[in-house]
Amino acid sequence: MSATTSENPDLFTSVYKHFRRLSDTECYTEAYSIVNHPTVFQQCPITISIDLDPSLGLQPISNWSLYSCKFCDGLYFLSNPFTSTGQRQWIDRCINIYARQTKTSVGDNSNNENLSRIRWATLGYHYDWTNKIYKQDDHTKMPDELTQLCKIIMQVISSSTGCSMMNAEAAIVNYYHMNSTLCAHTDHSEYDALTKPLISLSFGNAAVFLIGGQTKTECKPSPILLRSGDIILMTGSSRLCFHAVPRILSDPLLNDILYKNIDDNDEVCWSYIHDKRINVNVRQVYS
Ligand SMILES: O=C(O)CCC(=O)C(=O)O
Repeated sequence: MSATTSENPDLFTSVYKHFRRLSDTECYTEAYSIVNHPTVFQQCPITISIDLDPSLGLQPISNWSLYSCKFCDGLYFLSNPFTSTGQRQWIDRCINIYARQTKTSVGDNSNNENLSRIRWATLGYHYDWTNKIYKQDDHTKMPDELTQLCKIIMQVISSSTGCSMMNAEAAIVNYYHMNSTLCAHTDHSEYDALTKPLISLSFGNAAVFLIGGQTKTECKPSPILLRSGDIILMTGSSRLCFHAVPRILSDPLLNDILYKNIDDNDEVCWSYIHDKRINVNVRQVYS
């Protein structure tokens, strides 16, 4: 990492702090979205067709839109892959299965009180946060449906862009409260598999996602607006770039998109997600 000096300032942190200070409305205006900032995205045609298992909650692939991001080489944005019902199913899995059966930030994750405090859960190869490594012997089976979802996403992206495929071997599920943040970092612990793409799924409220360069000083990071159901793919050189989440934004569309006309079974999910965001971050660890 290049040192920060007055001649070589930390551009990442100044943009991070800028977004910390903005109102939600200003964040919605400034962060890049296909609607407000169409020129920073370039659409990539999707040509592949795949039979989809209904339990994955996906729209037909002909409804998906894939964009490369002109401000960051190798970064792709996939819009509209999930149905509303599918998003509810993934939120339900994150809350009722992934948060309860795996390693999490709260010790006993079986009760609802701890569930409201949970910040992360790990799946597959469990990430060791202290030593910032994965261990071969600290592993539980990746959930089948998540493995299958990632395989389909990779088939679509790889056929459109030529990027390499990845095997879903580890996931971090991030549970954000409205005031949560994720500081600038790079994901470099997958030492054997740094050339493999990383898949990042967003559910619930919106977020500003900042993506910069491989140092904090070389360029200003760009802000992307992530909403429920959006997918980000970090491939190639973008895989090593600094990124962060300075803001979670209350999404006025969330109730309409996800929870209008729901049955009572979905009440539990709504009471959790209405003031949260969930991110599922999937990586290959070993090559
Ligand atoms: O929440 C997000 O969108 C990003 C999460 C992330 O960068 C990570 O888990 O490393």
